[in-house]
Amino acid sequence: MSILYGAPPSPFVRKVMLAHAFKSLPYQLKIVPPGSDDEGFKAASPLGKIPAYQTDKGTGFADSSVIIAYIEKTSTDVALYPSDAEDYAMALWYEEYSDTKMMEAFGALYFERVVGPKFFNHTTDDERVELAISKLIPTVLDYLESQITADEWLVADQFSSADVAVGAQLVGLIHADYQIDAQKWPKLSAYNERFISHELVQAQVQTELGMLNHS
Ligand SMILES: N[C@@H](CCC(=O)N[C@@H](CS)C(=O)NCC(=O)O)C(=O)O
Repeated sequence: MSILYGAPPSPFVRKVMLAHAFKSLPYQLKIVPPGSDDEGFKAASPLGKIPAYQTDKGTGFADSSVIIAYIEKTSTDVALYPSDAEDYAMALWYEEYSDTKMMEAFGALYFERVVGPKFFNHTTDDERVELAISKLIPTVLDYLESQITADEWLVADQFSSADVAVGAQLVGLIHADYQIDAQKWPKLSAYNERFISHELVQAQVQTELGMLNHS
C-alpha cells in the first residue's frame, strides 16, 4: 500500500488526504513532522517538507501537487483534473494560488493561533494576527469571491483538484477560529459551507480535531 508521510494539520497533507478520500484510494498515513529522520521520509523528501509519498511500487517523492498528479494517473474512476484544456489550466492555477497566496495569508493566522502555541511553545503575536485578519486574509477572500461564478464548484461547476486545494486551506480557518463574513463574501461563504459540510471533509476535520486535541 502507498505511504503518505506527514501530519494532517498541515494544509498540504490535508489536501493529499482529501484527494485520496474523494478518489476512495487507500494509503497508510505515517505521521512525521517536517525534517523528520525517518529513513523512508528522508528518501522521499530531500527538502524535508511534508507531505511526502512512497508508492506501492516503492517510488518516493514529495509535494502535494505532485502526489495528486500521480494518483490521478493511477486511479481514473473519479477524475480530479478537468479534461477541457482551459478548465484544466484554471484548476492548476487555483491549486497554485492555494499553495502560495492562500497558504501565506491563512498560514499566518493558523501559525499564530494553533501551530505556534501548540507545537512550538510560541506566544501568539497579536500584531501578526491583526495583519492576517485585516489585510492578508481579506485580499484572498476578495479574489476568491470574484472567481466564484458557478453554483457549486470552482471550475466548470465540476468538483476538481481546485476545490480540493482551495477547500483544504478553508478547513484551516476552522482550526484558526476564523469565520468568513457572509455579508462581505456571500458566494465564498456559501461555497465554504458546501465544501465543509461534505461528509468526506467532515470526516477529515474530525480526524484533525482529534489529533490537535491530543497533541
Ligand atoms: N509545495 C509543497 C509545500 C510543502 C510545505 O511547505 N510543507 C510545510 C508544512 S505545512 C513544511 O514541510 N515546511 C517545512 C520547511 O519548509 O522546511 C507542497 O505542496 O507539498
